Amino acid sequence: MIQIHHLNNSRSQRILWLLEELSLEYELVKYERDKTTNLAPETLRDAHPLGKSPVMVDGEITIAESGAIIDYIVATYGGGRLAPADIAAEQNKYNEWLHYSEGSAMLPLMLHLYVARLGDAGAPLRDRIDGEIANNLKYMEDALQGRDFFMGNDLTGCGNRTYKLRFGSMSGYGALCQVPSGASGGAVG
Ligand SMILES: N[C@@H](CCC(=O)N[C@@H](CS)C(=O)NCC(=O)O)C(=O)O
Repeated sequence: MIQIHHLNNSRSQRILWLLEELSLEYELVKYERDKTTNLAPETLRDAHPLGKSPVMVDGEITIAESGAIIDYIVATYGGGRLAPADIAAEQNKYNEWLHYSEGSAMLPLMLHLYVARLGDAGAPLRDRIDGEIANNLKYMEDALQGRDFFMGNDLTGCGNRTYKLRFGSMSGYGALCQVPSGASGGAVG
């Protein structure tokens, strides 16, 4: 059975959503962030040397990158669900969105979180970081014009409008990303 090494309040949530969307059984191994440092416990390094979550173990296979885990689960257990409807035509776009969440989108968000801890010393960087967050929110909003999903007309492994909402709210930009009425709830982004 798939085993997920899950840290509270982390990207691991994406994998749980995915597994729930696919109605797959899985075993949850829970870890709690340190109350002071917010870091993962050292025991998470037993699952993977980086000591980060999520880590997925499926028999002999261990994967520790949320995008790669999503790819593996959709390809191995999805039976066509949550994959692009027309793989030949849409694979590149699908890959682009899947990698985007941990690539271009994540960098300004992480900078925002870390630089906020510098207080006034971080002031020279704030305009640049805010500009990049706004840039990414606009990119996602434009891509979602007239649709609720980044790919096709249904949920796929690369997510939907909720990813943008989470991105915005985590970075303190919740007001910029209203979910329109009727927008779908679940997401794997
Ligand atoms: N790029 C990795 C990032 C993994 C990662 O940084 N996870 C964070 C939680 S969101 C973590 O484990 N942080 C705990 C720590 O650094 O101690 C992925 O997408 O899985």
